Amino acid sequence: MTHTTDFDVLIVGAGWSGLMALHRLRSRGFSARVLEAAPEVGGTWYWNRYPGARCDVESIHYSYSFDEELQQEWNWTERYAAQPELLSYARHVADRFDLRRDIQFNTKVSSAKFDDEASVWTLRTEEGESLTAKFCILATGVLSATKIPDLRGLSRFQGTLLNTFDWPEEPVDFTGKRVAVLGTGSSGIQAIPEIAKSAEHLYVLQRTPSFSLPAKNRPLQPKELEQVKREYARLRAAARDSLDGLALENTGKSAFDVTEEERNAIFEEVYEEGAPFKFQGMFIDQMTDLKANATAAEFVARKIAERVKDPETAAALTPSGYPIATRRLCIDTGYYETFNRENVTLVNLLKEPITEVTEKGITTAARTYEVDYLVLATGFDAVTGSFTRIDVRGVGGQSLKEKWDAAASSYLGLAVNGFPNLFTVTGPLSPSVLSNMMVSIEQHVDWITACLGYLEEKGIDRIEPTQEAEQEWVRHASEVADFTLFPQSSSWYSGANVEGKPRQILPYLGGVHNYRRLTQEIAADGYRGFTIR
Ligand code: FAD
Ligand code: N01
Repeated sequence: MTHTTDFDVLIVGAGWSGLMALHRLRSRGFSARVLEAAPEVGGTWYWNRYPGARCDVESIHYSYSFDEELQQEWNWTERYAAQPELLSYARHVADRFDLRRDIQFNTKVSSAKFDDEASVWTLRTEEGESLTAKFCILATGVLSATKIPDLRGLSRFQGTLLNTFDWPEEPVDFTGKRVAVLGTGSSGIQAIPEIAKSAEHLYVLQRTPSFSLPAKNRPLQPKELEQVKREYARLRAAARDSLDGLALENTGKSAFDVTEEERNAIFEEVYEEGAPFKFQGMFIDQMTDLKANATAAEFVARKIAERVKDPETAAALTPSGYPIATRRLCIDTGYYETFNRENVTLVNLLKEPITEVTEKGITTAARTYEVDYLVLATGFDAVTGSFTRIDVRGVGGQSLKEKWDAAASSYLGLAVNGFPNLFTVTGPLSPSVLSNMMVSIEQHVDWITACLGYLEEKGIDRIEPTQEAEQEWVRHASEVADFTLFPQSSSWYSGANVEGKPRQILPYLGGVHNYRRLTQEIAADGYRGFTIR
């Protein structure tokens, strides 16, 4: 018997994933509502308003392709769009497709429970509301569950505590202020040069150095935009059919098929181009062979030494002990040069670990740094965190968090055994963060929409991956990861940045193109690996 629900589908999150899911589902005649914790659309680009925030996939590719008029009418102004422009784009999309009428803002979902008998999902919110739907889509983001470090005394700090993820809406004026930034991943590396411009003094608290390449950001010229728009159909198709959703050129050779001189010339050209993802894939063995990888790492290390005047600071900024790009390769605008400024000090936490935070600042094993502002750029409980922070309960009251306590498991990163009629957009073990996210998000949303359409046409109420299919996918994803160098480093890609989190490479590394073909085949084969009834 079919039970009445408030909506056909409840979607959690109004970032790129939730916005497109709402549009697609509504277009197919489903009733849907989006529940969003923020007061605005945009997800990542609503929250991360810190100075310097911008994308690292070129704007023209980090944008929706699902609507021809949308991609023709929107004019990106910079090669790598800054956060305000990305947020404007999200707002434009919401208005253009009249999405806001089905989005409930300031609504944080605290639990999602499946009634096995009725086949109904009930979502409860922190605001005390309860809503039901036949299907639930978690579009909660892979980098949206912020991670606050467990530093002794943090709550005692009397200055202003800021977090890159949840930056104030009004710009922060650091003029004449002493500031400390904790964290030198992508967020810290983007914020540090901007904060240094106005702060009286900036202390950069670095534990693990990152590899960073110059962004070479620049305004986009109307002529190039026109050309891109003329060629969009071809460019988008190539991106969808590529390893990482970016269709980048590479040499097609091993790093050792060329001489050292030739190799460095190739690295130089791509470095100067400001193309980090191209850089990491220039040679086909760069991410699978340690020696090949080391050639790229050594090249970047030489660049750091050229960019930073003080050799001791340059050495402290130079990563070692992990293969380049197995932690997210960063892109920067003047990051290393920032350390040539008089008002900037690098604090090497490997030499002087933080002992506590006091009312006045940060104390390390060496000294106390008194500051007015402490900026946390300390990252995320990535890929799984936004899902497990909701109390998701499936068949028999099984908790998703508990299921994933030992290791995250899913079928295709789209669905989880024991949790019927639940979908995760760019969930664990899908290409997600190791691809152009826009390409992966569009692919997931279209796959889920087609799946729901299929179920409706066939009069089917329920879909759930089998345990066998899920186990086989987890095994396959791990086997593919083991073929690469990614398991050789500790990073959020593997859950290593969160205490107690199981270690496993969370994105699927088999390639966007292969993954797309496989998921299409599975659908065409009547949703192979799923139980439908
Ligand atoms: P999000 O944008 O994270 O949106 C999820 C939404 O769900 C949020 O609005 C959140 O408030 C909401 N939500 C979560 N939990 C709940 C809940 N319990 N109840 C209600 N609402 C909830 N990727 C790239 O491919 N290229 C880039 O250049 C790039 N740059 C990035 C820069 C930064 C600073 C960060 C943090 C990430 C970047 N990423 C990039 C990854 C980025 O997260 C994705 O590209 C994309 O924006 C994700 O969209 P989404 O809709 O899936 O998730
Ligand atoms: O987070 P991170 P992020 N004591 O996890 C340090 C995307 N993104 O927000 O490595 C001391 O990378 C931590 O040090 P360590 C992108 O995918 C993209 O910067 O644990 N230090 C590290 O230096 C990116 O990868 C852009 O030793 C502590 C930092 O905090 C992802 O989001 C911009 C600590 C966290 O780095 C996450 O980036 C921004 C502690 N207790 C984000 N705890 C673009 O450029 C943490 N750290 C597009």
